[in-house]
Amino acid sequence: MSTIDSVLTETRVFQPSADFVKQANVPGMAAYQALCDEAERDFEGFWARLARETLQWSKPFTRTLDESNAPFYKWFDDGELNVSYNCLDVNLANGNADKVAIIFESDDGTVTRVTYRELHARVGRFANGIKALGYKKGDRSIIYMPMSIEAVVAMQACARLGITHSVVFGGFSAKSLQERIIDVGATLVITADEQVRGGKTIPLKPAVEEAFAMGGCEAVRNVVVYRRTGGKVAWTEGRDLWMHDVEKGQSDQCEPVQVEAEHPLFVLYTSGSTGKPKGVQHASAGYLLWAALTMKWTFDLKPSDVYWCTADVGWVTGHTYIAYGPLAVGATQIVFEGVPTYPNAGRFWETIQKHGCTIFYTAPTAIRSLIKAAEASPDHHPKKYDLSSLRVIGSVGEPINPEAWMWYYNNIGGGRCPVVDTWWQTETGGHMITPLPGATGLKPGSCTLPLPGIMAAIVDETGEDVELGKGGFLVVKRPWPAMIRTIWGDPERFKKSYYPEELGGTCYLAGDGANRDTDGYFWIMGRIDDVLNVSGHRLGTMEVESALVAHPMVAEAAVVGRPDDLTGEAVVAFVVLKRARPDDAEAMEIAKELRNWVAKEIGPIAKPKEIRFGDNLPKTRSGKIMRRLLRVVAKGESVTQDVSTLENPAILEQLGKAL
Ligand code: 7RM
Repeated sequence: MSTIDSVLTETRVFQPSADFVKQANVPGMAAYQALCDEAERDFEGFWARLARETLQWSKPFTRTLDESNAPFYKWFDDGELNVSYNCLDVNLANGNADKVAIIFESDDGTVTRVTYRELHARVGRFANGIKALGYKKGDRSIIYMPMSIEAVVAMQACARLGITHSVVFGGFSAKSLQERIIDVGATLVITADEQVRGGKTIPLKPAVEEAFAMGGCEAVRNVVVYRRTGGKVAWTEGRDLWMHDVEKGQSDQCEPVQVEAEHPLFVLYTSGSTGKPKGVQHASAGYLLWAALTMKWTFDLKPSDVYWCTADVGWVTGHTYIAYGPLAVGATQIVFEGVPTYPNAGRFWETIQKHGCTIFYTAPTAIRSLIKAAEASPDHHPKKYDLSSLRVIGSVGEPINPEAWMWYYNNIGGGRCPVVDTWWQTETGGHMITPLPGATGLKPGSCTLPLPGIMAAIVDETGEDVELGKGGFLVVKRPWPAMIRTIWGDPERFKKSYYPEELGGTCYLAGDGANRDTDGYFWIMGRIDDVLNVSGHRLGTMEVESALVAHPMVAEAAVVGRPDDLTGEAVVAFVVLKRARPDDAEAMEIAKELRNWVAKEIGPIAKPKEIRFGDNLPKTRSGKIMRRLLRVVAKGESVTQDVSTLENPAILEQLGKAL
């Protein structure tokens, strides 16, 4: 594991202001420490207390943690509740009925508001509608929708009936959609006619048709379509239904189906180091508990806040910090349909100003691109907008470089708002290592300290703790309520991926390399496996390789990541064609064809930024592709390592040249 000394010697520390501390949900380091101590002293008691205080149970639990079948941990497992009841009905009962739940900011700037009462009614009607179609607890649905109130309604309605949903990001291809429909065994698909982003419409229902045409989706009985644009779509009578027709005539009261705490709330597919994306399965109670708690702890959420998370509901951030967490704590949130650069690079800042946003949560890749845009077009520089409503700003998805952190802190936060750099994963369900805005001293580029009850550590390959300052594998030594329960349909892969024998079998391996400085602060160094992080999106190198070799022209492909100023990492593909290596002019054409092919196989986010063609690939005599060397040549650096074990060292020079 490489040690990056520069970050460990970061000396700038930004302490929360006295005023912030005074009003904070976790006011000061002593309050944070008290929670950590409570979890250390009485681990189960700590979680049981929080679960009783935070959630409404239809049947109280008596068992907190069941470790008898580790690593298949169970939390609160003899308890019962309903997630949608906890997000909606609870708010009707506690005085939030007329409070705005969602401020929907559409791509063109049109605003739609729904109160908790209205959202509850919409979810009730839609849930009754799909119930009338015969869907029930234990069924699985696929949700393939744009950012919208309707997407939240669809997710909440499934939760209300105990239907396990699997949201597929609208940017994924028909092929990816088909694979997920099959893997999760969906019988219901909820989609939209089209989505609108950056002034353009992008088809969604047609991708569903395409997925069906690929075969294997015969278990799907209905496709429910939210009419977003009114664009023309193919229609199969009897199978396809408009969302508004499904709701029509239904009562807005839908009895929530109480489920066991461990009932799977959702399955969300994410990339791993090998094979197809894995279906990360989350439970109901433990997940919701953590979604609610971290809203209050990490974001210091108060009833008067206007909260905005810019993620898409197709990612875990959009699940926990849009569809569930904010509603579970009765927040008012902005749901945004568009893109950060439309109609101009000031869109985020203008939207913050327009709605008086107080808590803003986005990704480093967006920050970096907006820094560039602000410099290029001073008219839309954040200083042209009134951002004084902000009080907490957050970052998620990838490491944030100290320069981007400082820019964010000064230009968006006005030097007054704590930056919460939240480290977590699809698998963790919610935040794990993050500052608490009213407690933790901030260091630019560090996600700082684990949340109370999260036993994060850094270990070597044998599972031994490493000394501070020595890098290693990021692990979590005790289970936590929002953790992944299994990989859908593949418990063996779950064990192998996250609880390897080498680490004793009960220590969660995150897949990230990390380091700790002398203050105990965590610094995430990036993935230790073959997973890339492009603009905060997880991508398996194997996934992209499989997509490339599926093209009839391609004999072999190797994919690596290369550091990129804007996207964090960029995909670089090395390709051997079945025919002779093309000349430059031809190579451009074929590269274009292959990039579009990858977009079709996986989605536009997986398109290689660069493709280089070779007569072959650098391999050891036993036939292993030396990706380590390819990473070097992808950066345009010359190989200084010993290449004597290579079958064909000369190939490195050929692959070293960009098109
Ligand atoms: C929430 C999310 C998870 C991977 C994770 C890391 C990287 C996420 C941070 C981060 C450094 C952060 N889920 N990552 N947050 N690295 N600092 N604050 O992103 O499943 O899609 O990705 O993302 O490598 O393992 S995810």
